[in-house]
Amino acid sequence: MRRILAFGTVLLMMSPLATAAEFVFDDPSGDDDGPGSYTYPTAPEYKKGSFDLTKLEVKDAGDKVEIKVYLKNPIEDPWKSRDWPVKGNGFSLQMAVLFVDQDHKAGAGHDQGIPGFNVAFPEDGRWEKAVIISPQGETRLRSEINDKAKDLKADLVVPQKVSVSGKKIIAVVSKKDLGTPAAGWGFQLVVQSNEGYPDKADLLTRKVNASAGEHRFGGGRDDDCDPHVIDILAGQAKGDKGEIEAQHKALSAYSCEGGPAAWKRAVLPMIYR
Ligand SMILES: [Ca+2]
Ligand SMILES: [Ca+2]
Ligand SMILES: [Ca+2]
Repeated sequence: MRRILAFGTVLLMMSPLATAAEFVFDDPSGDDDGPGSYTYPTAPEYKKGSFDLTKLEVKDAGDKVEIKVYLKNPIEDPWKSRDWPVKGNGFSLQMAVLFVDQDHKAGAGHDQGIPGFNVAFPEDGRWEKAVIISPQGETRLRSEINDKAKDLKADLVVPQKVSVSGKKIIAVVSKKDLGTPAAGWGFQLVVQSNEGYPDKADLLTRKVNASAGEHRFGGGRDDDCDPHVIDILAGQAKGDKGEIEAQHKALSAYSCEGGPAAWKRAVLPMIYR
């Protein structure tokens, strides 16, 4: 018995899995309502829970990093993404963006979200890299980035592969593009809906209006002052119910005084591990 245990211990020590970093974040369910007021588009494909984040895993996998985004519902492909002009990734509705703060230094990194999110980041939690996980095929995603986010292009990471399994979306990115996840990095995972026919300045993000429409979220505003994000990580990202309130508070703290140049964006928290 002792010999078997010893042998097992050696195997464990030799296995790269034993040392590879893995970062796990939980999110409570029932908070797929942005600041607390957002409602889903009315078309039947947007089933309740489709944008409800429950967990995020970021795992070191050799020369790659594996990102798993767990949602409340099994992920469906009602609009047959495999048949799109640029073949899609096997799902239709969701979009997720992982923002990463690699240095936790005041003033270092980007302080705004991607175009269409209408969010900002804390002064000491600005992001160095953002991974865009979309059902759109790679050439479509890259052309959106070129058209709408040229200034961010060097720091927007397009996954090598995106796939779906049950309730999770799995993105594989190269460490050459993202770096090697390390203790002290900050993370924020934003869930939105992929809009195949986005507004001219929006990077595949679906709009939130005052009233929901067939393909528009409701419960926000008709201008672009409100944050266009549905679920985010908040608090300690342990899945506590109190994180619902923390999310609602963060996403409600924006100001629409004056013209667009004077608007103050909702600030998304960064979660450090
Ligand atoms: Ca959630
Ligand atoms: Ca930073
Ligand atoms: Ca949340």
